[in-house]
Amino acid sequence: MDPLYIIVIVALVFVGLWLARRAAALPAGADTKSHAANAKSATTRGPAREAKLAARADAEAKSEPAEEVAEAGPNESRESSPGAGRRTRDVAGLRRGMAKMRETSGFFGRLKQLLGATKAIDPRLVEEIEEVLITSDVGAKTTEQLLGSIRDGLQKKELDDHSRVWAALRKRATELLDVPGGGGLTAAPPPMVVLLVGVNGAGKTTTIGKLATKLQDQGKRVLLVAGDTFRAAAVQQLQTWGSRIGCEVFAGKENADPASVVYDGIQHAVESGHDVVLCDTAGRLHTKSPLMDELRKVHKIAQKLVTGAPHEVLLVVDGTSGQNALQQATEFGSALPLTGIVLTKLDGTAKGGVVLAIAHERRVPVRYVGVGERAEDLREFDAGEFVEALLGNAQDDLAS
Ligand SMILES: Nc1nc2c(ncn2[C@@H]2O[C@H](COP(=O)(O)OP(=O)(O)OP(=O)(O)O)[C@@H](O)[C@H]2O)c(=O)[nH]1
Ligand SMILES: [Mg+2]
Repeated sequence: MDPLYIIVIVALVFVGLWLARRAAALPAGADTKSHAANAKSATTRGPAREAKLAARADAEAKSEPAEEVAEAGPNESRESSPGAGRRTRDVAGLRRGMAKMRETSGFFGRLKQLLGATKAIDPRLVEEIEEVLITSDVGAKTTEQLLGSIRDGLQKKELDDHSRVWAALRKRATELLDVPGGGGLTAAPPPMVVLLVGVNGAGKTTTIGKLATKLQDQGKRVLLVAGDTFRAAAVQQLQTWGSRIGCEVFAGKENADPASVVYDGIQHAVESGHDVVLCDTAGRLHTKSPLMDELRKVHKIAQKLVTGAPHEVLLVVDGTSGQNALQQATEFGSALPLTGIVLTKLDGTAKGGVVLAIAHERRVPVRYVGVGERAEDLREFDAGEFVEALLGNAQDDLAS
């Protein structure tokens, strides 16, 4: 064969091989390039995105309380709510507040002795429980309600051990206390107007100070209105709370008409953008009709400036006043549309059964309980938590 012919063939083979390799290599190279580009964009986008996400999470975390407040409204913490947030259960804290009831001579202490494992479970035991309940301010009607299911259970031979008797008592107590609308304030568009009423010394002004503390902690702008113009010292007491907790107080002139002070106070709140207006009112004996007339007038005028106001009318009742508290709930309830009860001074009583009596016999929801004089000693009421603090739960060794 002609050598030139062979050289041409070899050259053609090489050229063909080169072209084939190039054709195979090009896509591979292009791919690598695009991976590199992607890798670059991934590395630049990755941290940027992470940083962005982190910033967003941070912003969300920061804005969370505000969102909770907006959703929950002023009361929410229904501390489930108005924690204006979220309410955290604190049975141990409530128990500490109600420590007197847990002493040997207190409501719980006496029940615990009776329901000790050594006592026989028979009708005699029910009679003894009845005595504890009656003498702990539960009242005859409510005591009957509490014991009904225990008597039934005994008859049907279902309550054969002490823990079952406790459980039956707890269950019925929770049912009686669980009046719809209990717990913290119900959300309302600002300004939300709240009237606090009650006999003298019940704890209205102190409750206002505590409630304002709670609401301010939830980010609310609160105005305290000194609607108790009956005593000069009442205005001062509210102002002391105001300066202690950093809350604005609206006070009228000395001896001003309480209704006009409340009107002017609400107007001030509307103009200056407060979220919640807490109106203090005068005490005095609930049987005195001038007080009721005055409160009706205050209530009427509180309706004038803001739609739906007053959004809450809370009756403040001294928890140590026993069956008197029931009487107060009746008197005030017939003069004003009460939206709830605040039961104060539960730290000062070994009885405490009046909570059950009011909830059951008056069907007014308990909104808060006071367990001390400090700003933080106001607790949003929750039937389950209250019963657990008072009567324990299934895990407690109640018989020991
Ligand atoms: N231990 C205890 N004391 C309380 C509680 N709530 C209020 N007090 C005290 O009860 C007393 C009367 O409370 P006030 O808030 O002045 O009662 P008020 O209803 O405004 O009384 P008037 O203005 O006279 O009608 C004060 O010494 C308070 O510190 C509570 O939950 N526990
Ligand atoms: Mg007062």
